[in-house]
Amino acid sequence: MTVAPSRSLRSSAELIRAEEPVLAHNYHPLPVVVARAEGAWVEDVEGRRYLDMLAGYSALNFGHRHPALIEAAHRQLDQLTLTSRAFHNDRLAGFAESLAALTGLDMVLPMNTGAEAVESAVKVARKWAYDVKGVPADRATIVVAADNFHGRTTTIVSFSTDESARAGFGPFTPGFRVVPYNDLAALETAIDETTAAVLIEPIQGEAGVVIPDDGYLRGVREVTRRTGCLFIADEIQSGLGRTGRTLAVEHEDVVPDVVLLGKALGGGIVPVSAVVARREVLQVLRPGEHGSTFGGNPLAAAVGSAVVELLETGEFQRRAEEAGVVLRDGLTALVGKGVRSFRARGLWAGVDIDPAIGTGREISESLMREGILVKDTHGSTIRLAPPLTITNEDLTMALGTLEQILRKGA
Ligand code: IF1
Repeated sequence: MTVAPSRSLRSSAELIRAEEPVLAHNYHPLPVVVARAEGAWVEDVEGRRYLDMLAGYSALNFGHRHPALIEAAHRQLDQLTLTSRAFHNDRLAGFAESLAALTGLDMVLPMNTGAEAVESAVKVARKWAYDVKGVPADRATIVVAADNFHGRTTTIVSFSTDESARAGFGPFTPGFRVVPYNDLAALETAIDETTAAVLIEPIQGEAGVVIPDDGYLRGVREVTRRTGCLFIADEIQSGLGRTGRTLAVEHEDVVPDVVLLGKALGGGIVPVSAVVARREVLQVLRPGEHGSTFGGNPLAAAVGSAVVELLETGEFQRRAEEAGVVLRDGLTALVGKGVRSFRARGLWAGVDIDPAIGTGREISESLMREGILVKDTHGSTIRLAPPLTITNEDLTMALGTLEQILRKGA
């Protein structure tokens, strides 16, 4: 017997009003209140349906409530949810083994959010610099790219170049050098004997799905290897099938020293992130030097293992590649008809709309009124990142709706 979904007692409008006095205003959400979801579709409180072309910023690569992931979560909920790492649990070894194998690396540090994985990687890279590379204490530097997005903690915004992410949150953490993205000469110049690591997104998500020139990632790999510092790839948004590969770095056949994962690793169900690295890097951590209450908990490990199992088939990576052709062809047809330019890889695109038609926010609101949910990034750029389970007909319908809106004006 299926239990009737519990219906909200308040309307969408009432719920939006109710948030105002009691919820911090750190977002400006579209005026839609989601109550149920399945696959690529969500439903608001009143039962209106929307095609989700954001997928939780790539946390919902497998769609809303993928049956295999929900089943893994239900099974674990009925058995064990948390022990802390003060004790072992029967799920973590399997998760770490399968995740290391999936990425081609040796060791896993399980955390919860993407920012925690990034923060953990900063700490581990610094400790590796002192213990292995011989950098003098407290002198380690990490090279990052301009227009990066790696999370919202004070250390991470310390190396952000986005004033809206930094203003008012100082003082900032020292030890970071910012170079232009996609510029190998600038990168090499910034590296010296104090450099612990280079931390970059293989494709810059929040910057608007910025794809570097072919050869850039190979160049980062070559420069970091030659100069004896770590290549840390933040695949929290670009990884786990989104670009048509397990990891975006695979498009250039590059294996970093450290890979950061999050978002879709939790299947859109629980926060799961991880630092996956060569043994030489992660073995610098000794008991008591790092940790977190929920990192590696049995529920996260059970869901994470089910996610890895989905990715081991290669089915989602192939699907992103195939559907990506539909996406790219559809966007190409819109260039000059309201789309100024776009960048796309797999089922991920940053689309620059002609500002004369409207801002990214205005386009997002027009699409919402037509039953399509997207999110603007900056200015008039919108990001398209549907669940990898989206059908070709739904994807084609979404592109057709965008075409109509561009033709009519936002
Ligand atoms: C929000 C976008 C923003 C990330 C990469 C680490 C993290 C993220 C490459 C931190 C998180 C999220 C944060 C979320 C919206 C989304 C995002 F880039 F995806 F669009 F904000 F810029 N590395 N990105 O993309 O992971 O701690 O959030 O789990 O802040 O609203 P997190």
